[in-house]
Amino acid sequence: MGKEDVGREELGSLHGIPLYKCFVEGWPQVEAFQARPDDLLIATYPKSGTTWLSEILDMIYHDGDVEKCRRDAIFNRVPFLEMKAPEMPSGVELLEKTPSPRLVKTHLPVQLLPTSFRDKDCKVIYMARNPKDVVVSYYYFYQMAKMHPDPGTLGEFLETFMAGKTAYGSWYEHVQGWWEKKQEKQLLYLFYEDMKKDPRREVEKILQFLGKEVAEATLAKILHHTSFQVMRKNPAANYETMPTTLMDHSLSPFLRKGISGDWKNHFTVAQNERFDQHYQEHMQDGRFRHLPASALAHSAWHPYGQHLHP
Ligand code: A3P
Ligand code: EST
Repeated sequence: MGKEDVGREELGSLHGIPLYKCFVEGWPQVEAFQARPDDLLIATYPKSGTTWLSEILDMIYHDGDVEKCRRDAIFNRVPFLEMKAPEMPSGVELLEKTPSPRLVKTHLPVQLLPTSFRDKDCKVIYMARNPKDVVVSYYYFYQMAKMHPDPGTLGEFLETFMAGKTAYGSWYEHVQGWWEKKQEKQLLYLFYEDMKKDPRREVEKILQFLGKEVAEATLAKILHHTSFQVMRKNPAANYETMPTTLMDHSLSPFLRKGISGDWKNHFTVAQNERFDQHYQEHMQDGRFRHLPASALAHSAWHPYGQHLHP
């Protein structure tokens, strides 16, 4: 084990979901978390645009005031519910100190969401992303966030991902589980690719969902401040203030490329075929039958939509 590997450890398990051991230890506090009715939950599978969506929402909540949105790092402005690490305040501790209305980040699969969010009928915004780009982004994240198990080669990591053995488990079950939640409650389901393609339209969707209106100049400021180029240079948004013992941005920056389709620069033809095959099998699986093709067809990563939106 090289020096750079210090701190890497295998994942633990939470109700069958692979998760950081620290997070598993902190679970009792998360399970007992008291949501407030005006909490807004930002839910994603990791590497799906969580930080982007968080910055957009913090800007909306502060009416486009850039200075207010520089008040602290994104991981403190939008606390990460299930986060727990040595010598850092836990997500629950941060949230208890945060005045309402709070923005709450989680990567939990829907079945593990603390019941309080349901009891208080909190609004939720979910963002999904092409799993091929998720897995590439996650591969770099495993390298730079050094508490992760060694990801191995990309080929090996693809197998880990397809088997649902990356942190937070199966992407396929995650996107589907949250999709089904739309039937029950106020949930806005967004796609990273749509946000890339037409951020104005997507931010307008968010505003409508929140029942908020902003002036045109404010909307323009929000869009500018949350663009990839501006966010990657913003120390309050790009995670560079995380201790380097935890995240090594010289291996890969947290805001790495910020595009759709980077998988094309990484997958071999054979890996792509294998991934498509696995994807099709899982989306045709009985568990996924509730996910209407139309729901995903507009998105560039649905197997049936891919050719419609190159
Ligand atoms: P890449 O690694 O593909 O660049 P999360 O915040 O859920 O961890 O997701 C991180 C991914 O979102 C990274 O993807 C990151 O670059 C991308 N991202 C963050 N901010 C973005 C922005 N403003 N525009 C586009 N992509 C963004
Ligand atoms: C995991 C997902 C995510 O979206 C953000 C972060 C930031 C904090 C990270 C954590 C994570 C992964 C596990 C850690 C943690 C800091 C310490 C811990 O070991 C790297």
